[in-house]
Amino acid sequence: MKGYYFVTDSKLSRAGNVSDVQNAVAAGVEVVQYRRKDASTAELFAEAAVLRKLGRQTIFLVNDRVDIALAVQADGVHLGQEDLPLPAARKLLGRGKIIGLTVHSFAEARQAEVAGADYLGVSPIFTTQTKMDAGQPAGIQLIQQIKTMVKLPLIAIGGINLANAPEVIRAGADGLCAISAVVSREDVRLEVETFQRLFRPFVQ
Ligand code: TZP
Ligand code: MG
Repeated sequence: MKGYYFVTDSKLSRAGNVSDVQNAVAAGVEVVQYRRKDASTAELFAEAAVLRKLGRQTIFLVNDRVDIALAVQADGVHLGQEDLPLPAARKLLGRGKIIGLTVHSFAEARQAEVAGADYLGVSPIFTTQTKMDAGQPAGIQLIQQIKTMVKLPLIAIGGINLANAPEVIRAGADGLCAISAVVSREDVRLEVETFQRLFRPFVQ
């Protein structure tokens, strides 16, 4: 898992989730995560089913909801510390599906690795307005610290923009997500491509 990791946000989006995911896929992202907190289960299922079909080569993950992921045959889920515990999610999804877990500390990262997470979301790196309960910013030091001991891919999230992304990548992040810096902008594809370029060697 490497590069820009796309997460939907229908509240911040200008053109809507379908358009945003089409643009992210066109920009060549490896992963799309469907994240929506304000919809019914029926709405989540219907939208996930549409989004799931947009990128055949793209890894499609569902935030929080193992049931929706199973129902639309997603590639996996992204879970937080307060969601279904990883062993329970693994039982439902099986070995073949991807489970990402958000961690806020080195201890949580070690636990997630032992529990069998496939990758880690490291959060929040900087102050964010997008997730009100994200907690205290950890800084790039947390990425550096986790990188020393944990082998899993690390996806950094929280308050990341084009100005601070290079230091996040230099700290060892395999991928990063910047929600407001991408989906609230006019040209989502261009923004994603600009972030993607930061991962090419020698750009920094
Ligand atoms: N998880 C941790 S921080 C966050 C999520 C979903 C929001 C990140 O949004 P932004 O706009 O990139 O700060
Ligand atoms: Mg969650």
